[in-house]
Amino acid sequence: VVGCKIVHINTIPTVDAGELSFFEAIHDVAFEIKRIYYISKVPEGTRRGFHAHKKLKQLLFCPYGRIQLVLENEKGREEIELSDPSIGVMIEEPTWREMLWIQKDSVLCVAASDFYDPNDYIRNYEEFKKYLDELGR
Ligand code: T46
Repeated sequence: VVGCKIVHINTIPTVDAGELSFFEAIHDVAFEIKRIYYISKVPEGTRRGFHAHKKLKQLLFCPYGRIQLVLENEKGREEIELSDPSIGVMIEEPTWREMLWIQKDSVLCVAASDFYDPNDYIRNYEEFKKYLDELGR
């Protein structure tokens, strides 16, 4: 997906019912995980995101519900739906992202390579395109 990787998150069926998913720093995620955040209680139809990151790398996954991701960088623009707890998307390069809550109460979880830094965000689309140009992409 436009240079972002769809990754399989280790998932095992558990004895009585359900399944358990896990990933480990170093073994499963190439960057040092410094922050975990999650977005919940979002009404259906809500769109969030509309920004890119300069340096931050992130693994996005949806343990419950259905969320559409729109990802765009110099390789193009693509939509992917996160609806399976065993599937994640690894974003390691500057990529514009938009997220649409298709289903009420869907939860978006993110493991990030760094602490929160508002200066790492590009919140203007034209600025993002300019930033890609400056990187020679
Ligand atoms: C991203 C997508 C997938 C903090 O104070 N600490 C944090 O760690 C984060 C992530 C956010 N915030 C504050 C900043 C804003 O005042 O929480 C507020 C909402 O953040 P934002 O509008 O950026 O939320 P989203 O859903 O548009 O974007 C978030 C992440 O910010 C972003 O890094 O890649 O999820």
